[in-house]
Amino acid sequence: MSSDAPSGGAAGDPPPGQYWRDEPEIMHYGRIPALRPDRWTFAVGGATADGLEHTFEWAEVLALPRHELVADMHCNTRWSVQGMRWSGPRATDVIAMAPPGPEATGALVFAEFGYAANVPLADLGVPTALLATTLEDEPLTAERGAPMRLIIPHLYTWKGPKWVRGWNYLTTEDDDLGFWEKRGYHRRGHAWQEQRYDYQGEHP
Ligand SMILES: Nc1nc2c(c(=O)[nH]1)N[C@H]1C(S)=C(S)[C@@H](COP(=O)(O)O)O[C@H]1N2
Ligand SMILES: [Mo]
Repeated sequence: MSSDAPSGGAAGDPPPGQYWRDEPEIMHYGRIPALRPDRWTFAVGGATADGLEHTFEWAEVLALPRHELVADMHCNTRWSVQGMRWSGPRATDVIAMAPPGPEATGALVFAEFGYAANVPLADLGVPTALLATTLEDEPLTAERGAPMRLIIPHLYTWKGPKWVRGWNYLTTEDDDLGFWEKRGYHRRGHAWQEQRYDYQGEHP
């Protein structure tokens, strides 16, 4: 269920209902936040194992092991782009420092200015879920999400907030929804299973 590998389709095809384009369009709602690393924190709260919120500074995030990821992007507006090269810490390394409690099943991943997305823990916990700080070996530009954005290659790109600032673990009791999920989009959003809208069901 939490597979990050493409499933179905001939090699080289984009996920169902998508087409390849050369460059990702810059897409987001609202303003681009100013970069202030001195005031930046990453906060993990909600249903944590110890019930506390854990806050990390930029230097702590930068000190985590870094990984490179070459991944395709799949925007729900139907364009996909191949072979983007990102680097940064893994979401699993942050999960290890601030683990969820046993009742947590998902996370509401949030960014500056109120953008957020629902991500099941099974998807946040794959090794390809990256907290990217670089794109093509350069620090992220402001419009691409500086200083950090979440990349989860098998999910639609709306599940990866640019300017990400943390997440809250959710239990099945919590029905906090992200920006697109409030507007009827899918809780999981697996691109290869074409989970675009909530009415398509099969979300955890
Ligand atoms: N903070 C924030 N992150 C966001 C969005 C947004 O509106 N706000 N849009 C998402 C969507 S729908 C897409 S397709 C990608 C676009 O990334 P790009 O601008 O690097 O192409 O960012 C995602 N992350
Ligand atoms: Mo998108």
